[in-house]
Amino acid sequence: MSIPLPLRFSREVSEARQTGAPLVALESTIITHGMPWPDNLTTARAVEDEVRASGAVPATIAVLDGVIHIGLDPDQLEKLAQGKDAAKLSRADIAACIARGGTGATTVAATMICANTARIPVFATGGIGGVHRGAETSFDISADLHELAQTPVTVVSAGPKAILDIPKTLEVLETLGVPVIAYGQNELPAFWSRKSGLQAPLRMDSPAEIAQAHRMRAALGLPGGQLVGNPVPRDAEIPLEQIAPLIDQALAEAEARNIGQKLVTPFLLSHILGLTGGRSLTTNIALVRNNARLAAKIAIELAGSGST
Ligand code: PSU
Ligand code: MN
Repeated sequence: MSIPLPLRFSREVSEARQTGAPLVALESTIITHGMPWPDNLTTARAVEDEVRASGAVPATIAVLDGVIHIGLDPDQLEKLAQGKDAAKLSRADIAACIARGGTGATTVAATMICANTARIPVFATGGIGGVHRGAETSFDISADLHELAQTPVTVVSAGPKAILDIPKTLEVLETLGVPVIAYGQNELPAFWSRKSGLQAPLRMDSPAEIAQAHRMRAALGLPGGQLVGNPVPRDAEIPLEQIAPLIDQALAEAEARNIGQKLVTPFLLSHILGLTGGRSLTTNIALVRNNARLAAKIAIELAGSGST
């Protein structure tokens, strides 16, 4: 027997659903575990504004007191950004959190699940989780990858986070049948850097092309989504040669401190923020905003008549 899902839409999202306006899902782990206060709040607001300015409606997703919220009002967003107790929810623990009335931020995987439930086909984030370096011994592979294989949402990112093992991440995505699309260039971007040194399996140059490929997967009956790698704007990029040694330093520190499981990615991001003197955060903010703009354009295409 199934029970009703506790689901609430913000007023802005409800209106968009009624009129058929294009919606863009946004995640909340980047707010609670990816950026420090108060930049997390100003960024979350700026990202929502980018979506609006591009002609779509933002739906920031989180679990608050046991209810999935699709779209947060300003007070809810501020409370989440300020609080320290929100869990980091993925596929494995989102149902348990809702069942016990808990509060949690959604990762890429959990946001895809909620977006799909709300029939929102496009989602903007910073960087997806993937295969961690040393995964051959730690087995640390983000649930984001398996989600992309089974949930039909197109995720706009700036590529896999450069803290990961990007070649292995690409291999797993290929095995799982996930289309990996570089936007406007041949090379897969690597989060803070426009280059990763690796060719992307697919390249697309317009939102319409990405939207049409999304529809074609549905037409084929394929279950998963698509991963778009949208390179960070040039003026905000940190070149790979510059960030690479700092990533190595942060990884060594994580190992020395025995950081594991869900704490790995938040630890590395905040440690790299310190090592770059804040520059990695400035870049992170620029790339999420850039992804929000592209996601809105894809959402507009997908909300159209269906013929591009
Ligand atoms: N993008 C960012 N910052 C983040 C994340 C994405 O710019 O903090 C989050 C996403 O929620 C993603 C998560 O799902 O990092 C990956 O965590 P893990 O490696 O533990 O699966
Ligand atoms: Mn992990």
